[in-house]
Formats: sequence, C-alpha cells, structure tokens
Amino acid sequence: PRAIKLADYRPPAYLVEDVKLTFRLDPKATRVLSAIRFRRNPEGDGGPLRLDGEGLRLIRAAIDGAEVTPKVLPEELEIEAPDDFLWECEVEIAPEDNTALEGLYMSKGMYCTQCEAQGFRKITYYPDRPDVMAPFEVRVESDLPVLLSNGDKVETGEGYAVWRDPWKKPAYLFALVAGELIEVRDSFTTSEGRHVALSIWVRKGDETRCDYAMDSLKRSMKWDEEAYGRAYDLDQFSIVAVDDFNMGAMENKALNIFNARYVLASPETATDADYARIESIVAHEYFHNWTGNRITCRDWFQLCLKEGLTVFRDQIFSGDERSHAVKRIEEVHQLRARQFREDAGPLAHPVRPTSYIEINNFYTATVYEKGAEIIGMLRTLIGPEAYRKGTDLYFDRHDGQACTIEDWLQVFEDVTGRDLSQFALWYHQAGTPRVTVSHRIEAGTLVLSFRQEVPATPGQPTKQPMLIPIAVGAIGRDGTEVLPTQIVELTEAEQEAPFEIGADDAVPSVLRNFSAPVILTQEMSAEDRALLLAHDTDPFNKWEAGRQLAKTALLRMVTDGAEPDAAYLDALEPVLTDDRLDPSFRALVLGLPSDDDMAQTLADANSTPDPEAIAAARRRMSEAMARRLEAPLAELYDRLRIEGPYSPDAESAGKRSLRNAALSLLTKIDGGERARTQFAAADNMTDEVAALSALVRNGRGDDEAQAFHDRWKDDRLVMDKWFTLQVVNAPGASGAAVADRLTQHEAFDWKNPNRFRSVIGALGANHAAFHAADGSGYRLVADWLIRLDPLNPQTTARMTTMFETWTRYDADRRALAQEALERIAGAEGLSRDTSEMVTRILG
Ligand code: B3K
Ligand code: ZN
Repeated sequence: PRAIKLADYRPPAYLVEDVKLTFRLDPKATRVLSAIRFRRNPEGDGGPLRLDGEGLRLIRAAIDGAEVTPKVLPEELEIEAPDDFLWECEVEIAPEDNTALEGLYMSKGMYCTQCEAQGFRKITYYPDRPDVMAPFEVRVESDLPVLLSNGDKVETGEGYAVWRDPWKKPAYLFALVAGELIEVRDSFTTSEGRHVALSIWVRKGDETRCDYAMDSLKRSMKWDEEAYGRAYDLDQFSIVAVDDFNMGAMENKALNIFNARYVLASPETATDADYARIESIVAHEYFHNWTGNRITCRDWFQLCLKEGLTVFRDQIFSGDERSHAVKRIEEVHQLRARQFREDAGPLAHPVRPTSYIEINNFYTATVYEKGAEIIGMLRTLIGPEAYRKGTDLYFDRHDGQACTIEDWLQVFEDVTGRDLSQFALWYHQAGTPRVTVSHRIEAGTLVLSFRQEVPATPGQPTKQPMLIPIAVGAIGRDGTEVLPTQIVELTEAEQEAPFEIGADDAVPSVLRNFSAPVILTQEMSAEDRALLLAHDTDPFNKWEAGRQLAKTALLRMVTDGAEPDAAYLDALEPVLTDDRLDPSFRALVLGLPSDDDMAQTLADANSTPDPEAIAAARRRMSEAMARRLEAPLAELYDRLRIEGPYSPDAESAGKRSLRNAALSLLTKIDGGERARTQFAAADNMTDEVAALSALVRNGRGDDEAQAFHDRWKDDRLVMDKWFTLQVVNAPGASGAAVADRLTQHEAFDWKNPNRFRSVIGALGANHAAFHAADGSGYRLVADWLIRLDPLNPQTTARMTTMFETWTRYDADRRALAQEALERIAGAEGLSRDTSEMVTRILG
C-alpha cells in the first residue's frame, strides 16, 4: 500500500454545494441514494470527477439527469464531468455484515455510523476528505421507531424522518442512527438565547443511567460560552450510546455517538473514574462543535489542530470542575505512560506527521496528548489574555474553513507580534526532549544551567533546539519559598538563568506544573527531594518529588537488591497525615511508578529491564509501605468512610480514592479482612471494585470474583470490569494463563471491542504477565490479534501497540516478541491497518 504524504496535498478538483441523501435501511441490502451538487474548484488542477468509494455495489449513476457509466475501481470511481452539475447515484451496502464498525453498521439491532476518518466512502461515493464541506439533508426510511441524523429534524411521518444540517461539514462528521431507542430529554438555553433540546438515546433499561452524562453536557455548554465565547448553534443536540464501538466517542455534528461505557453511569455500576471519564469525554465531543466541526482540518495530517486543542479544552474544563492540581498530575501520569512510551519507541512520530499509510493509525497519544501539551505551552508563553485574543481571532477568521497548523499559529503571531517559528518545532520534531538542569548559588543569586537535547527518532536523525517554557521556583532550607514561580524560556542547546533569591542555600523546584512535556534530569539528594515533598508550593512538583524518591528507591531494589528505602517511607508519613491536603492528592502520592514506567526508566539508563524483578520490587515496596504506615493508613481507612448515599462529586471521590489506596496497602498485611468486609458491604462500584482488586492482587479473591460474576452477569459494562480486573491484577506471570482461561468464558464475546479489550488489552496493563519469560503473553495476544484482524482491522491495529516496547528487553524475550510480531505480519490477508503497525514496530 502507498504512503500518503503531506507534501502531496492538492486542493480538491470539485467542491460540493449541497448534499441530499436517502437511506432505505435494511440489514443486508440498504439502499443509499445521493443527490450532490458539484462545482469545479477554481483552485483545483482540473481533471475528471473522482469519488472515493469502498465496498459499494453501484446500482446507477446520473449526471444532470442522464445515466452515466463511470469507471469503477476498488477504492474510487472516475468520470469526466462538467464544471457545475448534479450527481445522482444509488448504491447498496450491507450494514449487518460490517464487522469493521466503520461506515454504516449494526450493533444489537440498531443502525449506527462511524465515519471519521474515512468511513463515509463505505456509505456512498463522495470526495471523502475534510476540505470538502457542504450542508447535508438526510432522509431515513425504516420501520424502526427512532430515526436520527445530523442537524435539526425538519419533517417526519410514517416510516421516515428528514434531517437538515445547515452548517457546512466534511463527510467524516456525517451520522445516522436508527433503532428502538429510549430518549432521555433535557434542555439548555444558550447565552445567545437559543433554546436547545438535549437528548440522550439509549437502549431500554439504560435510561436510568444518563443523568451524569446529561449534567456534564450542560456544564460543558456553559463552560464553552464562558471560557471561549462559543455557544451552541442548532436547536437539537443528541448523544447516542452504542455497545459496539471501536473507540471512545465521535463528535458528529449535533449527533454525537458514544461507546456506551462513556455515557452510562449509576453509583452501583460505575466507578468514580468512570464518572470522571464520562464528564471529560462528553465535554471533549461537545467542544469539538467549534474546534473540529465549525473549523475543521484541511487534511488528516492536521489532525492535532482539532484533537490537541480539544483535549486541552477538556482538560482545563475538568480542572475547573474538579481540581487543577490533581488533574494535572493525572494528565502527566497518563502522558508519560502512553505518549513518552510512544515517543521513545519505533512508533514515534511528530505531532503533525508528514506521511501515513492508514490514517486511523495516527489517532495516537502523540497527536492527542502531546498536541494538548503544545497548546498548554503556548498559553504559558503568551499568557491567558493573549491566548484568548488568539482563539477569538481564530474563530472569527476561520469559521467554516478547513485549516492547518500554520493557520492556528498565525493568529497568535498576529495578536502578540511574536515569531513562533521555533515554537512550531513542537509540531514537527518527534521524540521527548531531555532537559538536564544543575544549579549553583552565588551571593544570593541562584543560577540554573540548562542543557536540552532531542533524541533521534525514526526518520529524524538530527534535531534542532526547541523553545521550551520551564517554570521554576525555589524553596529555602526552612521550607519557605524563596523564589515564586517564574518562566524560563529555553531556546538554546545550553543556557543559564540567574535569579535573585537573597539566600545562600535553597532547593530549586524545576518544571513546576510540568510546564513542558520533557524528561528532566536533575541531580538531587534524597534529602532535598524530601524537602520539596514536604514544602513545595507547587502541587505537581510536591508530588513529583515523592515520585522521584520512589523511583530511585525502586531502581536500587531492582539493580542492587537494596531494601526499601526507609527515608522514603518516613517522608511519606507527614504528607499522608496532613489533613490540609486534598485526599485525592494524598492518594496520588501513595501510588508507586508503574512497572512499565520502571522498565522505561531502566531502558533509558541503558540497562535491560527484568519484568519479574520489577514486579517483585514493587510488591516488596508496597508491603514495606503497609508495614511502616500501618497505623495512619488504618486510621484513615476508618475515618474516611462516607456515611449516606453515594455522590460522584470530586470531594467524595477524593476521599474514596485515599481510603481505597489505604485499603490496597493494608490488604498486603491484614490477610484480606478489610477488603472482604468492604466487598460484602459496598453500595457503590468504586468500593466494590477496589476491594475485589485488592483481594485478587494478593491471590485471595476467588470467592469474591465468583460472587461478583453472579451478581453482575447480566450487566455488560460491569462484566467488562470483571474480566479486566482479573487480568490486570493477576499476580506474577500468571496473567497470561488467567487471560487465556477468560477467553474461554461464555461471556467472552470477542467481536465486541469493549469485551476484547477487557481481556486481551488488559494483559498489556499487566507488565509482568504480558512480558512473561516463556512468551505466553506475546503468543496469546498474537493469536487473538490474528483472529480479530479480518473482522475489525482498526481495533486490531491499535492493540498491536502492546508490543511497541519489545526492543527494551533481553534477547530471549526479544526473540519471542519478534516471533509473535512476525506471525502477525505473515497472517494471510492482513489488513492495511495492522500491516502498517507491525511493520513499523518491527522497525
Ligand atoms: N474524533 C474521534 C476519533 C475518531 C477516530 C477514528 N479512528 C473522537 C474524538 O477524538 O473526539
Ligand atoms: Zn477528539
């Protein structure tokens, strides 16, 4: 398959004025009739009409009413056409046979669509590219009671409904839903006085689980008006929950379609983490209405234009609704676990890539999360007021257009007069920059010396220095802040920054709030780290200080067989018992770096990680924490019990997270007594799952796992948790055997992406199990990916990233991983999606 290159971008030969579609729905033979008005693009380079189309049976086609016979190729159709004409076409498709879940497909009797990035071409012939935008009118014909498409409903009658979306949009935002759905209704009045009907559409029985998503939607609508001056622009907004879905959710204009797990929540069935994710995904998809839909991407290389920005928007929204400090720590945690990992391996690519084979493979942590970090750095550099002026200008200047990263940066250059060309390297250079800092204090002046280096990545052997905003401060020996937060702008490979602190001794606090997505190296004594853990005013760096202490201690345990570091354990107690600190922050301080994080840290230091040794060290460290902190943990566990009904608010969730972090440690030394009691008495899923996970982790959860199964066997979303927690928490290398056994369970419906991920994907989250020395983890995953690929290439390709770190490990493991990857690569008829991924991973 051919690589698509950014450099080859050409404007479309034809533009679309208007689209009319009619769907005659049938599981095996849906007819799609299109009437599309085309006009030659003056900026195009001429040539015939070329329309994308895949897996379509062409019934008839006409130009200006006269039948035509276009040249039909496997992925497109071609015909000579006039400059301005009406294209009419009828095709047949079979939604029931669509197991790839892209285009029009069926999920439990309901019709739904997923068109981003290139699914519309599986529905009808069309210029399926984001820079072709048009208003759509859609008529849906079916006996099913609920018939939905984008925009506002303009007509309805026996067996049909007509929807009109007046806003120009690219085809990837098209959506259609039909089925027996229950509507949960609410409304919102915009700042512009528009009354908007809000609906969440779900399967019968799920209508009691929509309150939180609806509430999140209304809060998002209000927030976007206040934070960005953006109001909703139609009379109807709908969210539909679908069981079979390749990813999280999709921002189709006025008709967002969601993976059911990111909509449905009740205290008994959803955890605090589920509630938080629902809030942020509902917000994310809603925010796309302006950043993605009203202003879209010129081509798919510009994906970060909508995704990085929209992730940044949902992050700030969640921070405003909850706690910025806790949210930031969680974001960085996730960034390091997913994006730094990607950026350090064979799949590293720039935030704006320049080449791809299958675009679905570029919906990555780099595009999304590093893309969001870039927006955050931009705001740090120019300040919040200039940032808001810039986004106002962006919406004014580009509404209704398909744009590029250059357009985005230009508005900020225009409002600030600043040259952002060095900053733009963040979009073009892959790899996580390394920043090394050292310091000296001379006559009351703190001098920070920085060095930066961007590592080579596939296709980019050499790099230029970047513009990196580093937030710094300093804490005096007595614990008071001697330097409040300042921003240093690194622009050179080496650079010094002096600060008057009026003291002769202080500990610098560098990269506060994680002001840039870099790997920071700073020689620091355990004593100085403990000082920051106790006294830093920056919550991120306070947490980070504890994190670095834990990492150093764990590394010594893994490499030198050291005992758990008593100084680290001592330093935890005052934080744990400081009731002025947010409980959710304290819970984060108790968390240890993950096995995968430790493996990457070892690899970065040119040492070969041993997964079993890492897991054993973490286990020993947790046990030591439990013993050293038993009294305060037990006290907190008793005191933080919440009386009264469950509420998902951030404060209650914070208490539960600290209490359950305490439970997890205490279960190491109390024989599982507290966890068993909590499991039996739990009235909410957060406490139930926490108790069961703690038991399973310690090999004591068999009876409870069975009880959980019997209680929840009819609830698909809760059963996903049941599968996952057994795999993720399986002790030692037993995880692969556990996963293998679970794939034989009658409820393992492997064609459902959520269920597939709940077992096979979960194995990737159990480091010691996936990297088991006998290769059983690699083999199991490869077997299942080979099986899924012919049905669902997108989900398969995405899950190959479990292997992206394979070169970190010893020669035996590398040989086993390579064998598994080569087996996937050699599978007959392997999809373009999976083939691109394994080729890149094999390197
Ligand atoms: N834009 C969609 C992702 C589509 C993925 C296509 N493979 C969801 C989101 O980012 O909001
Ligand atoms: Zn998005």
